[in-house]
Amino acid sequence: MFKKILIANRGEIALRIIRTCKELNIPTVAVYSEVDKDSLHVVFADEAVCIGPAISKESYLKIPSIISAAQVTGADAIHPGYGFLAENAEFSEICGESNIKFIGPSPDMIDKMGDKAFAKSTMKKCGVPVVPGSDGAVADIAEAKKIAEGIGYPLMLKASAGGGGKGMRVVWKEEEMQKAFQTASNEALSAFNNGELYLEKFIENPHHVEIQIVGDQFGNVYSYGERDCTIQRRHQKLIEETPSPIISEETRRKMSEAAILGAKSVNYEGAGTIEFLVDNNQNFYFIEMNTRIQVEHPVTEMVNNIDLIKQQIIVAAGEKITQIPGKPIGHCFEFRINAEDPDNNFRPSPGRIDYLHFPGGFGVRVDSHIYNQYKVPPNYDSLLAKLIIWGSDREHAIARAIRAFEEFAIDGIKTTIPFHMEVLENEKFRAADYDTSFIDKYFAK
Ligand code: MV4
Repeated sequence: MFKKILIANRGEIALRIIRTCKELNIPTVAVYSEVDKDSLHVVFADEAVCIGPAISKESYLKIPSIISAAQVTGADAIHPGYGFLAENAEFSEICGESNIKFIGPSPDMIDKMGDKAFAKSTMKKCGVPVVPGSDGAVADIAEAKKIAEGIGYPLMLKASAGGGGKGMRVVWKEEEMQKAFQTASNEALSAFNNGELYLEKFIENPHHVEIQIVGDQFGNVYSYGERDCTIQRRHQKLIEETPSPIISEETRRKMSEAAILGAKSVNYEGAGTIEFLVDNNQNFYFIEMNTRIQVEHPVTEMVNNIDLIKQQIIVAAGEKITQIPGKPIGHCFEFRINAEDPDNNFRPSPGRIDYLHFPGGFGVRVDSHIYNQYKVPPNYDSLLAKLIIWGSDREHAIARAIRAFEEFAIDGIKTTIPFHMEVLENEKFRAADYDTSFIDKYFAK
């Protein structure tokens, strides 16, 4: 097992990783930027190293500073969390060359899955259902129009290097293709330095349902079931739940089998997520694979009674997966509490917290790095806390979530708490009658 783990991240996920390391008796090293010197990950880790100024490029994204911090403290492994360097193939490679175990996939796997067009054709080849579309990238507008004739409109242009919605366009008819292709390609070029696009049939009002898998060096791959992440705003997830309220037992089994098949065919090791779109006829289609631990991993942990960070560490150390999935129990939601004003277009709301109270009691978990008088810096993503609610069924979890939000108080800055309380009273949400347009439909302000 590792002697010491450096956590190349900040905020709630840094704390989350430190907690598991402590339970495994593995000493930890935090890294922090100047603006994060009073952060809890710095307090809770055994050691902490300042790696630069507030701006991410010069601290949390600065590979030489992080490698040096690992070397001077004698850390033999690095956990990247999510975001920052988690899916950076170069970082994974440099860790390897420096004799530091990267707790995540090989550089080659990151590259393969980071190219969405390539990942899709890889999955298609091994029998995982994918959205009908171009096989790989399309060369130009003429080719796009030709392929589109075969698939039929409406369809979607997506960036090969994309993910999260950038460089994505719906094309309703052929006349729109030229403009859509140019804007999507330019957007992709400036965002990812790669203007390559691929084509997909447009799935109307889908659910985003993803399968959590973990693989080890011995060829074992297990599925820990799905998360429904359909409640998003501008490709930012706000609420996730498991089990998905819209898939049948049969679809659930088929999706897990497809995810395991896909992961096994690429010899996947570590924690990963296979993302699918599900249409209103229970058809499911692979769209992307994420090679990191995800923000919403706790809902999977709660219903399976497992620790996914622990499995990541065990697998990275070359051991067998210890927590094999059984039958999940109950229902779990995650609500993302962001420093954003839901009454003003979710505008960021950094600043000092001048009163704080976290909810508690049975079935309530709060993953958060904030404390009373903490100053939320404007430099990073706005996630303050995740409220994770377990209930014996969906209705019970909703009742528990409402009572937890009644206990929850964050003063001094605006947060997404009022938004969540409104969603929990929404009849359509309570009836699980929602799709990707839910927030725009009911919460356009
Ligand atoms: C799609 C789609 C419809 N058809 N692909 C992919 C990335 C994710 N952030 C949004 N994505 C979508 N891909 C095809 N072929 C619709 C979406 C989509 C979406 C999907 C799930 C949940 C919310 C969404 C909001 C907007 C668009």
